[in-house]
Amino acid sequence: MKTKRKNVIAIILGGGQGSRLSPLTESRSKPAVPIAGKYRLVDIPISNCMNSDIYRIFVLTQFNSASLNAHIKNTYHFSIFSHAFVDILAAEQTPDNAGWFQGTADAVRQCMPHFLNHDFDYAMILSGDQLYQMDLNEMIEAHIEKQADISIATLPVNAKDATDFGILKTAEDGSIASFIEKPAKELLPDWKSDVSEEMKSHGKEYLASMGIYIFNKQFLVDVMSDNSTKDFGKEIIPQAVGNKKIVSFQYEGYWTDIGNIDSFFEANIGLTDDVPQFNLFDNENKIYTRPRLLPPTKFKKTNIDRSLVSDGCIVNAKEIVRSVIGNRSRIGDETIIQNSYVMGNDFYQNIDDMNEDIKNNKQLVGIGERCFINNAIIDKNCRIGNDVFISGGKHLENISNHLYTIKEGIVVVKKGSVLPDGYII
Ligand code: ADQ
Ligand code: ADP
Repeated sequence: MKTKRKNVIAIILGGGQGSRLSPLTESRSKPAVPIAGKYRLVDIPISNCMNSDIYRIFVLTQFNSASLNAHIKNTYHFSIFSHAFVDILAAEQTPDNAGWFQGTADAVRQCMPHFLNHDFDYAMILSGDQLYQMDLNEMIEAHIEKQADISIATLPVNAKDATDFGILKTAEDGSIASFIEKPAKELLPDWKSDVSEEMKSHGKEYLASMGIYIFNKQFLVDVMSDNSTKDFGKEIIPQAVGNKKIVSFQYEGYWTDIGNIDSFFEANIGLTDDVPQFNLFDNENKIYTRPRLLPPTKFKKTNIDRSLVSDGCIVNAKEIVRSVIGNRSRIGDETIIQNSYVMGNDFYQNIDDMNEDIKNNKQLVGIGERCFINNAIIDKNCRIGNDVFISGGKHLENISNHLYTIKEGIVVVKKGSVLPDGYII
């Protein structure tokens, strides 16, 4: 049973320069990157907050793209009788500050005046690029019960992953005794923890910070008054260990970082598994997004296997396998799509526009006829001609040009790219 809502604000770290998710972040801010066909990255932490009864939410971003603004404005509007809001705070130049956010803590510091306009006892700091469903309310309850200054959500990981995270060790009462940000491989043997037998059997013997923190208001105010610290993982947390009561809130459910192309791709394709680890089909924990009033998707002669197809698509493809197809996608006759994420389109072309484009030998918005697409992400509003062949895989080298980028064998066709008929990647 859920308890009464506590006095909490949520601060979602919406991303630094976003270079790890490039080219998806070339023309939009990271929170606005489309995920799972019909959502945006920012919908995941916002939904976790709303499902945990946290309704006062700030999204911190380096730049305020039009698509992020439109998405938040059109999705999260609440009754005038409630105190709920989702506000975007973009890095801004002020007389005191000429630049961008210098790191996660600096982002929070620069926005402190906005937070302090609100009454709150606890600040819940969340990362904007993680896929998980967690009852944050349980973490808040534990934070209050243990009278902590900071709580950190933690999760057991294996040695291979441990070097990418903040790793910690706890004392018997669950308080954090030591912390190291992204330890070198050689240091790992000293950082093993006592984890459950189940986690041990998976080799997950290191307790990693999930980058999800609860701060008491006064402690946050104090720590933010020191201008020299820029980052939570590198500075604030290690400096607080030993001086403040920092408590670990251990989580063992599904959680994955989606901050780079490889993990973002795997997380999306993973949604097509028989029983996906991230559950979109949950009565209780809904993932919220913008209701778009799109028509049902229409198919002609298409074989579909293990795929998610979003709303308002016109699909004449021959085959779609293990793929995620986004809103308003148009896919031509005889085309085969495998292991790919097609983000879809922002608009439909009407018949006159299409005829005009055909007359001018211009490719139509969407994916043409007789194409083969494998191991690819097709960003929005691309015009992919007929007989285009895209086959990603580890055999391909990392490259980037004005039409596409290849990272770790995944071909990412950039937003709005035009690939002529017969184009081969
Ligand atoms: P990282 O994920 O490497 O480690 P970081 O790059 O600082 O840390 O990103 C944390 C979150 O903040 C991400 O969502 C990122 O997009 C966002 N962010 C980064 N810079 C930002 C900025 N300038 N403005 C706004 N948002 C920004 C952190 C912790 C580790 C922990 C992992 C778990 O430091 O200890 O293990 O998260 O993923
Ligand atoms: P989504 O529906 O996936 O959330 P966006 O909100 O980013 O996508 O954009 C969708 C909106 O784009 C449509 O509702 C529409 O108003 C707008 N749009 C309409 N015509 C065009 C066009 N020619 N190019 C780009 N965007 C358009």
